[in-house]
Amino acid sequence: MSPPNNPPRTLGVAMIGYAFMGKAHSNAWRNVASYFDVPAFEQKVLVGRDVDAVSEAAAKYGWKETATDWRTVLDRDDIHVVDICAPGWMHAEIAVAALEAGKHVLLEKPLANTLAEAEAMTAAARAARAKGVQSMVGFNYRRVPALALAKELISEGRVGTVRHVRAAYLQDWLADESSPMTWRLKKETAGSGALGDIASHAIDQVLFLLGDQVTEASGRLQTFVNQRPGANGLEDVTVDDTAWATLGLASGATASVEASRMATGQKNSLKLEIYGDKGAIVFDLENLNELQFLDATLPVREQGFRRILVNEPEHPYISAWWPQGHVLGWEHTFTHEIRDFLAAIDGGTPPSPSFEEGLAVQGVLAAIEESANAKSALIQLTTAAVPATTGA
Ligand code: SOE
Repeated sequence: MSPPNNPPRTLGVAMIGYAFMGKAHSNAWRNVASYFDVPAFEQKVLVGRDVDAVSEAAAKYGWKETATDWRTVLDRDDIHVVDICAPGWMHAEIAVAALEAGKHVLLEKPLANTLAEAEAMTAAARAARAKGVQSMVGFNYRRVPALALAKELISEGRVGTVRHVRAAYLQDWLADESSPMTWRLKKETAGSGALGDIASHAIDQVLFLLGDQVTEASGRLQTFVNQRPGANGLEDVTVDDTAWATLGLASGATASVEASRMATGQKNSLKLEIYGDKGAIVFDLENLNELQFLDATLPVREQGFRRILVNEPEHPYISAWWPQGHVLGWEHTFTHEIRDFLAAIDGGTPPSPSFEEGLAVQGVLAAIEESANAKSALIQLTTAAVPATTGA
């Protein structure tokens, strides 16, 4: 590994995993240099356990070599960056080993499957950072231009003091109870269900947009389908299908968070609503080029949510792409994420979200799960609240 004060001429990149996130990240690695000024890099090695499948993926996604053991890439001096797109249960071991080997690490969200893992990973990231090795968590929705603009507007005080936030991330790919078992449905491989998979995005957005901290949480977790067809018959689902939480924030604001992968008809809808004393912002990922903004300082007769099409050169990231009005897609967020990660490496500046920010999200996930398991605030309604006599 070249010492940080003598960076390599070309960054060698290895990616671990080639499923959905591996495909999305590969697309970003392949096109980032065509649209942004980034340090020279090479897509060197794609790592996966199935030699035939990883070879096919490498050819499709533009990786020069393949490996079936992630440890082999950590020993190579021509590998400087490791992009971890492996399932959650592999995050901690690979990230800590890569950081200790002096590799810059980009890691898919959430940081870890448990709080203990997240704490160990953050300690490793802190130690590596002291040697000029950078690390970043892939909460890619921070790189949606409309949400980057929302953060700018909130930071400028355009909605005033934020009082409450509503965040709901709704999908329906598990609504059909015959949908097969996957690693995402087992606690030992995923850590949690909708909570860690998609509520983590919503929680990260609350923290990112408000620049705030969560001080308290209450939660409810629910599993609707307890068994799903696996390789050897029905297998137990051991994580949540849906998660609800209310969060108290250090600023005094509150947030409600909802996540479901069984919200029939909702495909990939991360809805965010931010309500302040001077205005409000509403966003829906299924309409990611638009921001609804209300300026409550205008005369009431003129007030109303107005649509901002976030596609002008003045908007975050947009000047690198097309002329105004030529809208972007979900996949562009990964190109923006990798552009910012490479810029951080090149500049020797820690990128965001850091592992510390990932740990903050993990702490909220753990608090929600603890609250849900304790059921301490759950009040059983013993009598149905209906009148004693309904009368004919
Ligand atoms: C869940 O299906 C998922 O793939 C998440 O894991 C991703 O983080 C999200 O961006 C899309 O949905």
